[in-house]
Amino acid sequence: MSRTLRILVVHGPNLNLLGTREPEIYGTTTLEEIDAMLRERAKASRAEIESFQSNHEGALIDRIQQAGSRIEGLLINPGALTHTSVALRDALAALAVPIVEVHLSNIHRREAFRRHSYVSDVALGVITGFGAQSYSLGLEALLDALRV
Ligand code: CA2
Repeated sequence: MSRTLRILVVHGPNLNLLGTREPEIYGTTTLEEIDAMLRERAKASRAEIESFQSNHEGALIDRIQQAGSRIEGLLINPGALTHTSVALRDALAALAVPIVEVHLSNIHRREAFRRHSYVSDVALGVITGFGAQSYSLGLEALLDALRV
């Protein structure tokens, strides 16, 4: 029997505000609803989701380092740190598991500064612009990469 796969879901700064402000950009689904939806989907593939959100770069890096070899895959929306953080990128690059980067909004349809991601080239792939569904699609891609 195959063992349970552990997937860490990381949400970056301000994503705790989801569903409360700027619905025209980020939609009306809350972070709790997204996490619940991911947990449900994971269950069907005998995978287990642990979610972590922080507004602090160092806390996100600490959580990723702690996960180390205890996870099989990582799904991350780095928020604005996508465009600024070499430190977050280095923490991700040090992980030996597949990473999928997701964004609610289409970062290529917005301000020019959002077009560059420090994370994309250490990720398996990127899903951007499908609202809360970006997370589901990202999890689907991650599970597929893990072949479950
Ligand atoms: O589209 C995405 O998922 C982003 O990662 C969201 C970041 C933004 O800086 C990236 O360029 C794209 C911002 C997250 C802010 O989330 C909020 C949610 C609700 C209300 C206010 C902010």
